[in-house]
Amino acid sequence: MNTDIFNAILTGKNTDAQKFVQAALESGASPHDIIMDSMIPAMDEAGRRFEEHKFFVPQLMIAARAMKESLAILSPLLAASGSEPMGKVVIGTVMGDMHDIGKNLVASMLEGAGFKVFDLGVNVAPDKFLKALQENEAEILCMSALLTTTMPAMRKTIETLINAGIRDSVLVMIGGAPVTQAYADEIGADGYSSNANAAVTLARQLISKS
Ligand code: B12
Repeated sequence: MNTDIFNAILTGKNTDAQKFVQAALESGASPHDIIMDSMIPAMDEAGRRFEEHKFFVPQLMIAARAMKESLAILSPLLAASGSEPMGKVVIGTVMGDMHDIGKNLVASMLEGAGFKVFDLGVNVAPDKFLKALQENEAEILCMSALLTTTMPAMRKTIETLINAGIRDSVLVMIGGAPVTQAYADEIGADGYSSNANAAVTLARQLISKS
């Protein structure tokens, strides 16, 4: 772990975080390792402190901003230079939910693995997912939820695909901290994974079977 990056993100020192990320890149660290070994652990620690009432929402927000802006340096470097896309993915955080760090990571990693990604952002209504899938003829839908109260929007979106008659032509992947394989089974999603690396493996598996 790079403790400079970890501490700068954890304490929301945005400019320092970006400076340390640049320095790590210049000294030869891979973007993937910087994200996995230092940046995600910093957000995990921020979450732990929040749960223990040592951090409050403003501290979470500045940590999240440092994470996002450092990720913005690394995401383009993850992007693959391949020609034919592996498949097309529509991704977004479900309705009512504004958390996007994990979703952005999954999007970047999928792009890095050669998928063409259409990122709809946060607070995405079921109809908007449907429209984007149809317009872009995407094979995969990725939905993210970080709140237990927004998880039902995943079920609602799947129902919207069923009602529109396109459920069988779309592979649905779900994720986010409160989401589980059991929940994926319950709502009839095609797959769940607990992190961005595993999301890429899952997307590859699903597309090769389809
Ligand atoms: C940062 C953060 C925020 C930031 C979000 C900034 C942003 N731009 O995203 C801010 C401060 C804005 C925020 C707001 C709120 N938050 Co908040 N937040 C967090 C925190 C600390 C970290 C989330 C995070 O970014 N993790 C890091 C990323 C990398 O991990 P991840 O999102 O889980 O993603 C990984 C995997 O899950 C997976 N994945 C994610 N999506 C997908 C999708 C697919 C398809 C797949 C396959 C995989 C996958 O891959 C990712 C990468 O490995 C969590 C605590 C936690 N431990 O999760 C609370 C947490 C999620 N928040 C919580 C709460 C309560 C709130 C608020 C209601 C607080 C408030 N009182 O205002 C609001 C809600 C706003 C809203 N409507 O959405 C609670 C939720 C509790 C619950 N049971 O629902 C948590 C769990 C904190 C807690 N312990 O109480 N939050």
